[in-house]
Amino acid sequence: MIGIALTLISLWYGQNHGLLTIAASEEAAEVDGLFNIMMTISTGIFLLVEGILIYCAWKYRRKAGDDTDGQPIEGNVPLEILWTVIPAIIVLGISVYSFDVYSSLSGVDTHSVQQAPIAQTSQSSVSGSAIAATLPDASQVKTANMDISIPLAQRKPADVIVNIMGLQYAWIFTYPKTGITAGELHLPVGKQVQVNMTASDVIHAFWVPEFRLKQDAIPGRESVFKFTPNKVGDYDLICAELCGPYHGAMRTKVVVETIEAFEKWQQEQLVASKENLNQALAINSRNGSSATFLNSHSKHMDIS
Ligand SMILES: [Cu+2]
Repeated sequence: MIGIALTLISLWYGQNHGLLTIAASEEAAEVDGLFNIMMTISTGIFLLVEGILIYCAWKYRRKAGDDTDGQPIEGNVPLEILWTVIPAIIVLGISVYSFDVYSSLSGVDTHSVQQAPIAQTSQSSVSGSAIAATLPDASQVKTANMDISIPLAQRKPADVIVNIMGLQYAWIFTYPKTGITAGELHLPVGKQVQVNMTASDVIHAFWVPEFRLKQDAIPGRESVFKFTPNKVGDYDLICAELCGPYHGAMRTKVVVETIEAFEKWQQEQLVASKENLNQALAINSRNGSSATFLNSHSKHMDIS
């Protein structure tokens, strides 16, 4: 009876703990499934252990007038085997399950992982000189061969590709298809996103709790991952790796929007960058008179 009650309570609580924020990506269900299973098992173990503790404390409490000691017990081999084997099976099971979830999320084919060297595209000059300064002979330093796993998912391209750069203390998003660069991550709902991420100075970490995604951004290395946001809304992107004194301020907004709104945002970004370019050209142009440059501004300022 107690066993059945424990099982039922654990199963119920494992599904109804209410500890997770809303899930806003297709992959979130897998992570939540893993979390719920672990919660179910933990609840069962917690109730069992605490229940036995409380029961024994009450059952074997000191009784009035009884000054004798309890029986001395030295070890119990079957019991010790039991409480070693059961946790071992649980840990093994969770390991296999979580590895399965991890490999399906990262898009990396864990059964045939390929290694390929990539060019170091983002090694900052600061860290380079810092390394050289701390080493006795810089000529002996060999460039490390950076290896990344080629994601299986790279064979079929994602709908949206975003290059993300983490730096102290901001995130920069570049959309290679359109050339847009932004400080906010805009994504169309229901479309698969591929992120190619790196960092320019120290290690940062991309974390959007609602997507159930947390991935390190590492200087000199590209982290590739895919996900599909499936709920329109604004979410916080938080740096999850202590990266300096202003680490706490290193957060920005992720806007998941309808495809129409995303297209509109893209157009606005393109127009804005074109205007910036035009202004820069006007300022730099030696042939253009100051009147030509002022023309565009006078319209805005309502002067003629
Ligand atoms: Cu950071």
